[in-house]
Amino acid sequence: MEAHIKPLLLHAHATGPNPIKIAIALEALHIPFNVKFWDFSDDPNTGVKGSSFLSINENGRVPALEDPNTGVVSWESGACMNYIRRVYDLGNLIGPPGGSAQDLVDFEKWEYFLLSTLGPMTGQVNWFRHYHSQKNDDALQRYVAQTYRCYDVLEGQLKKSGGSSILPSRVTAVDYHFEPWVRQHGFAGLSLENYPLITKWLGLMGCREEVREAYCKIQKK
Ligand SMILES: N[C@@H](CCC(=O)N[C@@H](CS)C(=O)NCC(=O)O)C(=O)O
Repeated sequence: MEAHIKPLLLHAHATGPNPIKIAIALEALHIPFNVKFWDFSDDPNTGVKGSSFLSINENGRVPALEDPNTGVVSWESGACMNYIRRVYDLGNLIGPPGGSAQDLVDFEKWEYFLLSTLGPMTGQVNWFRHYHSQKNDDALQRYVAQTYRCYDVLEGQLKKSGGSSILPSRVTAVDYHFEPWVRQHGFAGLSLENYPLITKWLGLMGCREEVREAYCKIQKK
């Protein structure tokens, strides 16, 4: 199928976790894509807050995804992921494993939990640990506690598969959403010591071909 598909263009940053999810999904579906790297500045040509990038995503954040096959431009990793699934995952390799109303909700609730909670809480830990101009230990501890609370929830869910996948029956795009955020726990100064199933799941994810290929592409600046 990929022979007929023109490469998509994934707008990314060398270390930010959100674009990697999309690269993993594209690799899983064997969709050809190129990567354009941006920095976090407001430089008009190179930065996500500069005029070139803002004409693609007015929110000034990566990922954004351009598809020359359809002319569709998407941004927000959830929207990019679901666009890819609707257009390119016709065999349902990475979507909800079952078709019941409960199956669809189960997929979406874990996807939204990452997008609205685990990802942003970890992002705030990173902010207050590494980037905020003043030390603010209250804020840091609040976001650390919230991220560990998310880890508790995830650890509980992983019991259903023995640590193989977040939805019990197989790896899906939900795992792709979580993988880069959990992988960066060390940068956030968080430990997986109390989370044996998250540790196991992360190890298994790291061995998957689509994950390895995605990291090669995103880190190959
Ligand atoms: N909710 C967005 C978040 C995107 C996001 O925060 N991306 C980061 C990189 S992982 C970014 O572009 N940061 C630039 C900035 O904070 O200025 C999504 O899921 O795509």
